[in-house]
Amino acid sequence: MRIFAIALFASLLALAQNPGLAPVRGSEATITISGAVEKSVTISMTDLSNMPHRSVSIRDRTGMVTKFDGVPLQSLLELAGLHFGNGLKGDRLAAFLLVEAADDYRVVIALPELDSSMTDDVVLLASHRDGQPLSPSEGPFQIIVPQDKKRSRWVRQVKALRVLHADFALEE
Ligand SMILES: Nc1nc2c(c(=O)[nH]1)N[C@H]1C(S)=C(S)[C@@H](COP(=O)(O)O)O[C@H]1N2
Ligand SMILES: [Mo]
Repeated sequence: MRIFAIALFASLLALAQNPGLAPVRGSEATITISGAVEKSVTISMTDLSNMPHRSVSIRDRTGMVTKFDGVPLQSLLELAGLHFGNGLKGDRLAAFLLVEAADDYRVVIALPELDSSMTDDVVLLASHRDGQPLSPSEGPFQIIVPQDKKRSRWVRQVKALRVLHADFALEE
């Protein structure tokens, strides 16, 4: 019984490779990655769909399970030349990610929170919910932070990811 419960819990939280997803209409949607990166990049929905996907199943307070599919933020930032793993050290640890939404909502995520060599938690840029494209009010892209107990960093309608360095923030 206990093992069953653990297995059920594990499967609910399982991060899995992703099967076929419904195509997203208006697939010209893009997000930009810029700031303290090697090269700024613009990622289209098509680019995103060609990257390795992960899925995460979230159970809400009522017991309802929702499955989000997307690409880990780590993979996206690596496209812009950001270093993780052994490369995330020294002065690079004073950099952070600012996520910006269409309604100007902004949140900060620290780079180690995204680093698979630091944590087994995965932060996703999701494009699909239960196999369907996100609704216009959520998407086309939404940040999913499964491990956060509150959803304040689940930024909807993400437009841009900006890497900033504390040195800029401290300048006056
Ligand atoms: N773009 C955007 N995303 C956002 C917010 C926002 O104001 N704008 N609010 C956040 C907060 S504070 C919460 S609690 C959740 C609420 O998500 P829900 O409306 O889907 O419950 O969205 C988060 N994502
Ligand atoms: Mo909130």
